[in-house]
Amino acid sequence: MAKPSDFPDGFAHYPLYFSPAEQETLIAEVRTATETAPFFQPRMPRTGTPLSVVMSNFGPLGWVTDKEGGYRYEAQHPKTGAPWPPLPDILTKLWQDVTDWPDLPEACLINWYKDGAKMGMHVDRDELAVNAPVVSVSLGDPAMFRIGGPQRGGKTQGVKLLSGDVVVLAKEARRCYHGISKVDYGQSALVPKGGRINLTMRRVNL
Ligand code: MD6
Ligand code: FE
Repeated sequence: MAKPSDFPDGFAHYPLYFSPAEQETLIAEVRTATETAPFFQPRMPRTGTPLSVVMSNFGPLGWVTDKEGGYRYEAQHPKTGAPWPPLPDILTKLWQDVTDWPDLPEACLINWYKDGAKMGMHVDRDELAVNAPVVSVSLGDPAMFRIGGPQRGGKTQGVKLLSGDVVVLAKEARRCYHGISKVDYGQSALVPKGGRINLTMRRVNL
């Protein structure tokens, strides 16, 4: 059994940070946003292999990836060309509550995990603000979040994330490999079409 102290410095988990009513508010915000900024299929740089999640964004910048352009931030939706919907107040308040970063996040990635989707081990490193914390919210089905060290392939630890949970990666944890190894699909009725939604807020520019 891993002790919390075994997690990298700067890792924080806030179980059930959001109440069921707040989770409904967040899902309604996602539904409204994705009416104008529909989920798109992200693809790996160079190979064009699809990721298993679909994505959208809130905020002045959105994280996108495709075969030709690779991982990057863009101010417009890749399909509609329209600006991303604004970051909801409830997420700005979360950022201000769990970080002491002086600037607000510019990007909030919306990841939708349908049946069988997962996320490979990665480090969030497409931001100029490499030292700003990253804050994420889990909604819907439970998932196993794994976090290791700064080198790919090292020992990892798992934390089960439930709907309403918040995770912060700051300091050393900001540079550690992490991913979603499994989603327990069909356990929650929160997401109307099923699955898990993860919202990840990031500061991009210094
Ligand atoms: C997910 N989360 O929970 C994937 N990244 O679906 C992440 O990749 C993540 O939860 C940076 C900080 C917190 C995270
Ligand atoms: Fe990440």
